[in-house]
Amino acid sequence: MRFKIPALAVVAGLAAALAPTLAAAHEVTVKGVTVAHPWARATPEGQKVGAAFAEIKTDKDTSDRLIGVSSPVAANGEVHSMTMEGDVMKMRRLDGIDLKPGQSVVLKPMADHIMLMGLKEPLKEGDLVKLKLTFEKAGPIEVEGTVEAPGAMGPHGLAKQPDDDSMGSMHHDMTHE
Ligand SMILES: [Cu+2]
Repeated sequence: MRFKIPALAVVAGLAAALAPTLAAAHEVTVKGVTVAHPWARATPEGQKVGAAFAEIKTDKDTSDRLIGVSSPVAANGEVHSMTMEGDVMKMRRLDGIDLKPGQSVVLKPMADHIMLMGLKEPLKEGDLVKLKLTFEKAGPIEVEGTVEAPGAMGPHGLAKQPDDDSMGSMHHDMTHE
């Protein structure tokens, strides 16, 4: 009984990973900048803000800067940092995120993330949400993220963002303390 829900989550994750059209839509590269595995958390009726996540990678000859985020489902998008001050979680708006060559920056729960402000409708689990990440050099990159359960920690039923163990993201988190 205890293993029923995790097992289902794994099956859902495999099904998503095996769907080729989904996989293609979930990783977009423009001018050496890749946005991979975008997703958002479902929101309850009436909640006006939602959180979205993705991995941003640069190839070894590309540096860039994330300067904006938007979505048709929200009035505006912001990039936030999240830090612990004592036992209080603090979110702060970031002007942008610098991307060094060959870096992986993972936007994920409890760390830097995308905040969708002024949601026009609730984000429903199982839906797709359009996200536009705008970069200084690469310009806009549009992706479709999956909407996962409200407390999800990763896309497609995974317990974390894929590739979330890179030195790049650790370094990045530390620079925003
Ligand atoms: Cu936030």
